[in-house]
Amino acid sequence: MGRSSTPRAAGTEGVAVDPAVRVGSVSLSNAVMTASGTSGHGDELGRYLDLGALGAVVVKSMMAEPWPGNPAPRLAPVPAGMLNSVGLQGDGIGHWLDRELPDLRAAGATVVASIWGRHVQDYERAAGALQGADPAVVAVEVNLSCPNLDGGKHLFAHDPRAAAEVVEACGAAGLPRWAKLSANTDRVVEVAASVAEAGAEAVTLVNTLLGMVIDPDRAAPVLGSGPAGGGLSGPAIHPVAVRTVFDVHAALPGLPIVGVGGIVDARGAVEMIMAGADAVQVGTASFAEPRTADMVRTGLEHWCSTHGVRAVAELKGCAHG
Ligand code: RRO
Repeated sequence: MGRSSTPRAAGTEGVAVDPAVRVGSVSLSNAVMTASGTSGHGDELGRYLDLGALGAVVVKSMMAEPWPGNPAPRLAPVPAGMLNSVGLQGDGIGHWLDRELPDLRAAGATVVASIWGRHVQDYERAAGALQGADPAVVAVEVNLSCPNLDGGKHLFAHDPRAAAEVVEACGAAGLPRWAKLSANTDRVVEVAASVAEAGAEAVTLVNTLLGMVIDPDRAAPVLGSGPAGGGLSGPAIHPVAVRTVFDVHAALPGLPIVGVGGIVDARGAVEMIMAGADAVQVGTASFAEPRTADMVRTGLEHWCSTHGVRAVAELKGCAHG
């Protein structure tokens, strides 16, 4: 089957499948990663699955310095998903390099380091701290879209110029840069083009959507962040994420995309890749079933095998006709 052609109906005879994909200059053994923020900073998921079998482990966003995060409660279940206001808690990149990255390396993981900041200079320091990191770190995901910073009012990912400035500063890492964007703006295509121009090799689409849960009995927001609300994730946002990937791929077909948002099974991953993603990340579903990312990995290969697709990469953009 040629690139972007239509898979055949499922059959019982499977074909051999090449699971390997590329995201810009980064080669991954397969298309399925963890999503930032859903598997900690280290090898926390390693007791449930073989981290080395995943395409990559994307760690929770880190700043150069420690950051305390938001008051509890930080998580609230909602129908078809979850709201969080973790607030970027972390011990800083120095601690990560010394104490957590070695465990990931020992587990055989391919690692993507996610970084954040309040100002361009914060990102530059974080990126600089990653320079010369262990070769297990293959890329830096520049988180421009956390909804839990300033109540989501000043997301870099909502402003093409500010987003580009940050991505440029993150060149200090000397690693391929992936820019994590938000679907909370109608300018996502413009922002994607702008970060690509500034040096991002890929965009990760999408972060959580701005949301709020109110407890009617207390007449108050449920999460400890109060009026700042939180970020909605899980199956509730999957169609939004697929649409965003589809739109960005249609407008910028040469730009590599990592698709994330509400993937719970292989079909969700196939959808995302057919929309235009080169690879996917699995996040919220891991809270209920920590092996989900690995189940999606094996399920994706099985889906391709039974649909006559000889390489996962051939599925990219199939839905564009
Ligand atoms: O830590 C968080 O509160 C958080 C982050 Br960094 C993010 O990118 N997305 C999200 O929903 N929560």
